[in-house]
Amino acid sequence: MAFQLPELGYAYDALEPNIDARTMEIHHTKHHNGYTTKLNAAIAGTDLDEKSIEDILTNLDMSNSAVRNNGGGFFNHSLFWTVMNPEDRGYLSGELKDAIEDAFGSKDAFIEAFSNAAATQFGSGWAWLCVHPGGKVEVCSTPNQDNPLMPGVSCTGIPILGLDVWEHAYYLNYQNRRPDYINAFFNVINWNEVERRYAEAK
Ligand code: MN3
Repeated sequence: MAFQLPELGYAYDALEPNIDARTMEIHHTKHHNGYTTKLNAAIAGTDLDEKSIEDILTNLDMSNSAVRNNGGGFFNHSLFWTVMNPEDRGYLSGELKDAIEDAFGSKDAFIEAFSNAAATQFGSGWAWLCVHPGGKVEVCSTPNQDNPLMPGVSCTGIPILGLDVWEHAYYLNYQNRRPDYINAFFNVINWNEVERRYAEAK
């Protein structure tokens, strides 16, 4: 069964001025759509065809570069759109706030750690907030379209917040100013969704 490109759930211009409409449209209709189409081509007729994306990535043969790159790209962007929202974003609270304060000391220290992971990921990749069994959280980054679900990746756990730091995610508006894009991301995080994912994952 083929994977479908998910809808954003908001308009392309809804995250302006933090993320511009043109970037969002190209990112969704070209990049994410491309990963989705290529993932479907890569799994068609194989034993991966009936599996969930989480199952595919968790049990991935990392030498299968078509599924690694496009399955990762499909999953990562599907998560990314949901952890941003123009409105009804909520705020860091509840059990997730407690877990973040346990791990980092404060919300500000978490923001610094996450921003640092995003800024120092060399070349293309993602920054993540992951949850371990029991609820402990961790920040890390991965190259390309890898993610913490994949075997042998440097960080483990279930990703509940991700930031795309590929240049295609910010270059039109921010050019080489990745740190400005990272700062802007914190203005649009959908904490309600991150908390929902935390409760589900822990
Ligand atoms: Mn991207």
